[in-house]
Amino acid sequence: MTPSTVGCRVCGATDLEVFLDLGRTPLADRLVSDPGGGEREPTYPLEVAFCPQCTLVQILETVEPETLFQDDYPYYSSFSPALMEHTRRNVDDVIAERGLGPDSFVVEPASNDGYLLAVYREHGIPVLGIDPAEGPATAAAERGVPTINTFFTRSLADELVAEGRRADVIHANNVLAHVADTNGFVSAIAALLKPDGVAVIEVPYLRDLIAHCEFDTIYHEHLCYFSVTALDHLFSRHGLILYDLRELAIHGGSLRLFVSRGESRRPAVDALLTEERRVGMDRAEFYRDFHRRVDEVRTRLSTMLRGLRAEGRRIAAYGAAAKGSTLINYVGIGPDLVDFVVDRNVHKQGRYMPGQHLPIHAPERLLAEQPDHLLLLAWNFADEIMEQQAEYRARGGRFIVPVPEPRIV
Ligand code: DWN
Ligand code: ZN
Repeated sequence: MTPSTVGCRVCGATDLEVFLDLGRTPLADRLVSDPGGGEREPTYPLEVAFCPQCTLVQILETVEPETLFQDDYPYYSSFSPALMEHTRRNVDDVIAERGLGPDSFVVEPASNDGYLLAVYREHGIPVLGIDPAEGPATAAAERGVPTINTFFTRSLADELVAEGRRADVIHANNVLAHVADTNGFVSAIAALLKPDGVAVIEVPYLRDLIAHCEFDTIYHEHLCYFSVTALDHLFSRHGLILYDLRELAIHGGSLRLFVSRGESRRPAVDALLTEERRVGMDRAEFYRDFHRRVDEVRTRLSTMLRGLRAEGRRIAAYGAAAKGSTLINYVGIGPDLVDFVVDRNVHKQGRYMPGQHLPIHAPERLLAEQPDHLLLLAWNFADEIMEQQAEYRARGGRFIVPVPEPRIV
């Protein structure tokens, strides 16, 4: 492990220990439009560190949020039916548990294309979305979800409070890890919640990332990788209580956190805190062999793909996911190994993967070309995608799942 020279994003400690270096990579969601056209494609260092003071795992580089999210952000939540189903169940539960109705107010920072708040609207519950990405924010407004096209900050929260618009519920799914000012974001949640309000927050769980070698979920949009220990510390700094949580399968293993000012702690939180101490997630040693495991996946996947190619097999990939960018760039999967990528998201089709410039097409291309193998870059939706691609499989097509260890299914 190497000591870092920057301070912890949450506690400011300067003795961070770097345990993984993925080298310089391009931005994972910065798709290329014209690879031959001299488009500038900057790369940034991607080093992951552990904070021995507050236990937060984090990357060292902070790319300006405007560069990452504001302009031309291609991720639209609504393209994944399984995510929509997951969201609908979550919203239905929250409405029932909190007894929400037409006098309630639900706010969602990083509301993307309005996929979650639209479910509240169906129930006649007033909502407000906040998202800096123009394309998804416009799509949200078009489906009737009022959305402010900006970043969620403490000053925005203060403005809403001054207008008398405090929230009964704040949803924050897959955004806490993305914000450069982690403390500012949590303090904004604390300010905006009504005294008896609740924040329902989903984050990918660090334990699953490490256990299943999900190193490809590390990229510049994800600044933090959370354990319950680190989260508990973060919320308590801002007068909030992490009072309950649920483990979820989504995105390779996530946590749904329930945070408020006054609720009393449920056993699930202490159970995971104890478990994390038991396995050592609060200590640097826990992370020390991760780099070796990542490099083992890299070597095995590269050997597998090269072997298949040497046998004359044609390989394509499924899912122009951000995580796919880390995978292909770290492993070195270029057009010599993979012919093309398919993705249902129309905003990604016709463009090229960052760094390696694999072309992205609509999924219909699969049956037209019937490649022998399909590298599953969106492995977090494996079941759903394999079900959709039953015909490709029936015709003999095989999937390659890259993590936790490369295998052909
Ligand atoms: O935090 C983040 C997560 C939640 O979403 C991000 N910063 C950005 C994004 O990460 P990702 O791009 O790795 O997410 P997904 O949702 O795993 O990407 C899956 C890709 O696969 C999307 O481009 C949609 C596509 N897809 C598809 O074409 N057909 C997905 C499914 C389920 C499908 O059936
Ligand atoms: Zn720290």
